[in-house]
Amino acid sequence: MSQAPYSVQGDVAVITMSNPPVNGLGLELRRGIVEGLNQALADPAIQAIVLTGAGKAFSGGADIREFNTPKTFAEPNLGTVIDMIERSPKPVVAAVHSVAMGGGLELALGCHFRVASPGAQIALPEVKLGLLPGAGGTQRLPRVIPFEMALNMIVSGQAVMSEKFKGTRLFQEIIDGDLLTGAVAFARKVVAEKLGLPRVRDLRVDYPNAQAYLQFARNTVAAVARNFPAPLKCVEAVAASVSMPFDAGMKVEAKCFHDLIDTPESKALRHSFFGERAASKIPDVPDDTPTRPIRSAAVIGAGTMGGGIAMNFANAGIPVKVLEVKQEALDRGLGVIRKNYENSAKRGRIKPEDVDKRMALITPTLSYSDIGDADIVVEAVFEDMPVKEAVFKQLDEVMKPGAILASNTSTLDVDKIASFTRRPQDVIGTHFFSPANVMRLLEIVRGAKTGKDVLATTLQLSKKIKKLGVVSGVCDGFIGNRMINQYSRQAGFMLEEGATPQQVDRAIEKLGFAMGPFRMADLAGNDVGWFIRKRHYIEHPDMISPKFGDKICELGRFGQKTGAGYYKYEAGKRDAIPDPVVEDMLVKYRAELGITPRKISDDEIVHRLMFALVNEGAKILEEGIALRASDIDMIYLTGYGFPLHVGGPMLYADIYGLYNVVNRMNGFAKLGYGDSAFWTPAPLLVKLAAEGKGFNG
Ligand code: T1G
Repeated sequence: MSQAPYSVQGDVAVITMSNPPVNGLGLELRRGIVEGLNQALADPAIQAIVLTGAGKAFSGGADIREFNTPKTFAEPNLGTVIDMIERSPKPVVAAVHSVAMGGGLELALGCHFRVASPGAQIALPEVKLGLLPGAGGTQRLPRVIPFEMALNMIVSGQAVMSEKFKGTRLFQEIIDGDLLTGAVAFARKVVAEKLGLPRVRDLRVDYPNAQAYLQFARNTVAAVARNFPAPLKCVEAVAASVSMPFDAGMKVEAKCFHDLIDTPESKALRHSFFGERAASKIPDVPDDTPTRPIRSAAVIGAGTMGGGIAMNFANAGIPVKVLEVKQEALDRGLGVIRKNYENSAKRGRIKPEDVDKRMALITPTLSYSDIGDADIVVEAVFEDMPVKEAVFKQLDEVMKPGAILASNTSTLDVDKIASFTRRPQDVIGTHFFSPANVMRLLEIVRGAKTGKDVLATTLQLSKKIKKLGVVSGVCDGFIGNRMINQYSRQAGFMLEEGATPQQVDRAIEKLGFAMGPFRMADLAGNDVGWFIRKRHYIEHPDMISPKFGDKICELGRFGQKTGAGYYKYEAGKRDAIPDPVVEDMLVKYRAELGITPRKISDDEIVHRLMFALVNEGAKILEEGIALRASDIDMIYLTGYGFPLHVGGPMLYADIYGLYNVVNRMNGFAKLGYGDSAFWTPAPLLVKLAAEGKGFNG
């Protein structure tokens, strides 16, 4: 069955791209279009051709899943299809609705005419995948719309609504009625009025003094696109549309495209694109699993986390009650929320009137009896099991049947929390990341008894509050914090072996991390980690752990909030200043431990930190705590400041090569300090390395 069914309306042939979900221009669809073209050209009764798309898109572009496979350039490749359309002796009209993106828009640009429904998203978003339009978009788009607009669209990848192009040579008509009917009528008009076979490639870019603007564009893009090579390549390819004949410009575009498709940055961005979409796919919870309506919410705790969580509901228009035990805590919490909204309004992120609108959706209360009718309640109290127990017993008493009882716990056993209630099927973990009203990640912890409808509802809710919901099983620290615990242990060991906090931080920040482990600890509060470590020491008395962090805490050096931690801080400032006090402490501490400090290379620092994440991530995968490697990567990209251009720890290991990862880990084990046993590679890692595979297939 062709992916481009052919039909005829009188003397007009209609080719309908049909490759759900978005008519990705994979090899089969490209073949179907060529077959349809050949059929129309061979039929003397056909005077014109309309190319349109079935379903929710004209076309979302090339089929990204084909990239880095032989199908990408297999004939008929997209350039070939576009050339065939452009050389057609019968006029071809593109009828665009909903979405024409990337190769989809390039296909339309190869047609002689284009008509569109209003409200269609028009874009060349390849730059968001670390690429650039590779089928003529950088040469044709500047020929049909104003040059600066074309350049901005290609460098930003942003979509523009079709009606904005009314009156340009991009769309000859915007059709309000039935698109296909309008397109067929337009095709007949082309023939009747002998409008010929205009080709975009024959137009010239109309932009005097382009070089000055291009130089400005180069400088601006270079300043912003630091770790990403694609935006500057976009500028270079578009520059060729002004300075060169069309075919020469196409050669420049093709070279730029080939330069980019194998870059780690593009692989990372494509990995993130699919990873984000894969995260909501739960094998035993199909898309049509019934969900519970969430029309109101409640949050227990008006502290930093509780207040941020409440803002998420208000931002989504969901009324939310915030419960505290003391009035002053409640007043303080609501005051912080209002301040956050006022700051957002000052920065233009929300309208001034939204401050009061959103505050009106947040109702403070001191009484559990006020929250019983909420559809979901999120507990955000102190990270201590006895406290959680008291709260969940209370919630079990007051919440209406069918309410979802969620805990914002960041490490504790959700199954144990569920056992404090008579409704474990309604209990789930919703681990928000601080600041909860900013960080995109929502780690959704599925308990052994969590109902499928509760999980489906929580995933749906995560989208509604603009979070990326990633599902974790129950274990200490779930996915993100269990891995970061190993990352932090390695950082701690390296201090004891001879590194300084600033050296460790600088090394991993050079890779692109927003913050290294010690700046992060000082920001989050060293007492937070200390509290968890003390629990670990009790629960795992044999575990070998670095203890310098405890020494820091014993001095009350909790980080920014106390003016000193691993670094020192000037009053009211957040700049981490290396502290000679800490360096002296380290010298003494190493001597106490009988350690002769050694120089540790940045390369060792980066790879001990990264492979600590990878080894624990591999264990999390084989235990089934995480459903897939890309879920782990998405957690690190959206919750831990992991650099997007690297794509996540598991992708980093794949690109590094799992055989090489195992080899490096064996070397780390031989260093002979700290927890050498930790460097025993996880069985899954050993298996994949032996098979020459990666975590992500
Ligand atoms: N290729 C393959 N699969 C795609 C796809 C694509 N281009 N676009 C979407 N999908 C899948 C997606 O993974 C998901 O799959 C399903 O379709 C629905 O997507 C040569 C080189 C089009 C605006 O960058 O921006 O052309 O999870 O959930 O919210 O110059 O998808 O269901 O299995 O996002 O309605 C350039 C990327 C490609 C557009 C629709 N094009 N797509 O949004 O649905 S490179 C893009 C989007 C290229 C040429 C170059 C959006 C959308 P699953 P969805 P949506």
